Amino acid sequence: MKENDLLVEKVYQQARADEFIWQKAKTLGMSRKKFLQFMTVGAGIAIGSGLPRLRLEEPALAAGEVVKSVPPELFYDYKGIQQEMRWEAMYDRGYLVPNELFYVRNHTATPKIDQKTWRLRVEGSGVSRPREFTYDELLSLPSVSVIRALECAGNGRSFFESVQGKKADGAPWKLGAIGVAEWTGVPLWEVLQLAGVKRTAKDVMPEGLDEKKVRRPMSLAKALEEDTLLVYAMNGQTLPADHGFPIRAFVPGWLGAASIKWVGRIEVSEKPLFSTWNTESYVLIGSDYQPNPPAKGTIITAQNIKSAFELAWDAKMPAGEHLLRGRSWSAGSKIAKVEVSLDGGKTWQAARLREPNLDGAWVRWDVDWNARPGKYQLQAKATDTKGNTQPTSVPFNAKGYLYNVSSTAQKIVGGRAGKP
Ligand SMILES: Nc1nc2c(c(=O)[nH]1)N[C@H]1C(S)=C(S)[C@@H](COP(=O)(O)O)O[C@H]1N2
Ligand SMILES: [Mo]
Repeated sequence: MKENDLLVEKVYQQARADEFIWQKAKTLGMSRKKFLQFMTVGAGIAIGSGLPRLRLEEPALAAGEVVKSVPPELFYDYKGIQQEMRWEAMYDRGYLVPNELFYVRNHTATPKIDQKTWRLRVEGSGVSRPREFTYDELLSLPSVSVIRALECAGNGRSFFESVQGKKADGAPWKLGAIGVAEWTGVPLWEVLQLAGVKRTAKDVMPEGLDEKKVRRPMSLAKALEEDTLLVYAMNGQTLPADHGFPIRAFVPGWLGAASIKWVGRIEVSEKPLFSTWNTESYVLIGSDYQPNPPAKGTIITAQNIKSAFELAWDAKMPAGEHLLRGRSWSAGSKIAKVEVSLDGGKTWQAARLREPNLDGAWVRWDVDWNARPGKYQLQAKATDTKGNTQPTSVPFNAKGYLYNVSSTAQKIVGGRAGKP
């Protein structure tokens, strides 16, 4: 089967699905312009609704630590509450990560929340009309859908030890603490506007209803971005319990920890806000980083550029012809090129990029490989349209964040003819 042959049903279906995604990605809400006028001239605007609505079903309530089924062929399990997507399970799939395969990162168990009694409270010195929203009220507001990546700041952490010889605290993620989904929700700015956000407001902090009330602030500017959302649907389905039902924040381009799940309260403040999730964790602590009091290190906001092969770690495959596939991503820009090395970094070749290549999501790529028996170290190195590229080393930080060395994607492939 030829990769580009549109007469082949499977290829055609994939191309059509990708085209659909591409169109959808361009339909971001336009009314934000009006809101920005409001922020400068102080005039209120009426909110209209009536966009097509999704039919939402009640998800199953939580029993254990995570609700969804996390079979070992799809996930690596860390202590039951952190579930890493296996990259080999993405081979042959489309652009989006299905909800069933999306990584989970909880600080404690997934909470059970009844959306009938659930409320979102918006309050603090930065709003003039503090108020509550019910689930139905929130869903009746104008909504948008965006296709974006969500990635844990600790994605790649295990390589600080296995590649650079220094062990960092936290779950030993390989590269599967990332996913791309279509997120549907109400722009956060709509909700802030209804609560009478003041022009003097500084920070906005969503807070979770989980046991530790996980919360982390963002600047008002980030909160007002048109694709910063209060999400209620993921890939067209009701937001699953493990991913934040009934409502999660989605803060594109920023570390996953900013996208607070199970949001019950949003504090808007005229003073800078802090929580342990931006003073002690999710900060870069190490001799190469500056403390930033009250934070113990450099506070992480944006994610960086990385690549992964759609292969198992230490994959074994028969010698012969292979189509090696992978994906690369960079927070807030498109990928311009991806180079692959099959010999541990001695020589590099350009990978073919496959549309769609969406800003803030990822691009799929592939290379042909006629593998002779032996052991190989595969590496991938992406460069984005702003010229960012993957480095050859990353200065160590105690909690192991933002590791994105090009050899991150290394695999040892032992190909013996005839033996799998
Ligand atoms: N309330 C709450 N929100 C949270 C977390 C949490 O433990 N509690 N984990 C955060 C972290 S560290 C990440 S990486 C993402 C993971 O989102 P996911 O589980 O939907 O993939 O959620 C973030 N939001
Ligand atoms: Mo995370």
